[in-house]
Amino acid sequence: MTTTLKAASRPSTPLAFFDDQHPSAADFRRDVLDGLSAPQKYLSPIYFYDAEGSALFDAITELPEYYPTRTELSILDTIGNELAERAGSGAVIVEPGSGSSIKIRKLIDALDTPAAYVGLDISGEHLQQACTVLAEDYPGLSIGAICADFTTGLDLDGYDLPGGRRLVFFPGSTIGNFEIQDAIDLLKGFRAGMRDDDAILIGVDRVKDEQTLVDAYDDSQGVSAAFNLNLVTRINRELDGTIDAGKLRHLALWNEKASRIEMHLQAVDDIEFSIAGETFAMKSGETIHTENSHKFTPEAFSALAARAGFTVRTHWSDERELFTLYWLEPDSKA
Ligand code: AVI
Repeated sequence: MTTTLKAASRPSTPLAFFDDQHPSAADFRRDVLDGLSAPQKYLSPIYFYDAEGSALFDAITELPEYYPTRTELSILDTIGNELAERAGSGAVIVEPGSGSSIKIRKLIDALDTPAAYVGLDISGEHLQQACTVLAEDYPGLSIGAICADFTTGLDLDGYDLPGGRRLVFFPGSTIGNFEIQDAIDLLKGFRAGMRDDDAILIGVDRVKDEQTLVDAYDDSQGVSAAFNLNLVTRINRELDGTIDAGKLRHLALWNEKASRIEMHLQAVDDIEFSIAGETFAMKSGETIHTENSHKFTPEAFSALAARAGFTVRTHWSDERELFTLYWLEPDSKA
């Protein structure tokens, strides 16, 4: 479905447009009860990001052990000219996820007079705030915001966007948090909203030695542990839960076969608790699987992109080959 923006829907903000597609909200209660009833208990990582969880994630990105953020930023610092050349002048940057990070500023600063920025996010309030700050800081850039669930696709038809090349920016190795088939479907959804000459700039974490990977998700200051355990605090607070967080420990492990770091919450004792009136039990040693973070060799990521209908035109890594940014172009739709 396409949306034509009417003058009446334009808010009195510096935004060119704010379109609320009213994406259906995730059902926290149902998802938690379902996940904890499964033989291998699991919780979706989307629920990490309440106010406390978002602050903890920001703290993670500053940790000495968590190399992805600063490595990706350092790569962005060195490839500005190449990005400008590839994107051309007057590009339209499309960012699934909000525009609050420093990374989007680096991209805007690198490109040759980009014409517009469009942010998409499921959280309307957060999106509007992030895009408004961006619009205030970049008065020459036309900035629009679409409150939508980008995992169901990128539909840009019907928006009055400038005609330059569209560059979808998906940094942070967020793609790694999806199951492989879901990652392919996500990229296919992006593809469906793109024209043949558009492109994706995507940040992807690489396979490396196990210790470096595990340390990035189990740091010496315990911030990653606090991030993982905050999910328990959230369940107790929002769903009338009685989980004793002291009886669960943070676990980060490298699953070599699946090429991913997994985060779990492991019971240190036999425990029982209730959530929203339902009772659950865990045996000592049993875990709740809370996150996957897939890591890719360039070959594996190129193969994944190909399955979604994209070709890797070029890619850039840091000297230590910790992290890679890929420039993907769609295979012809014909
Ligand atoms: C958001 N995402 C890419 C992070 C990652 O590295 O998978 C989330 C994270 N989980 C623990 N630390 C960071």
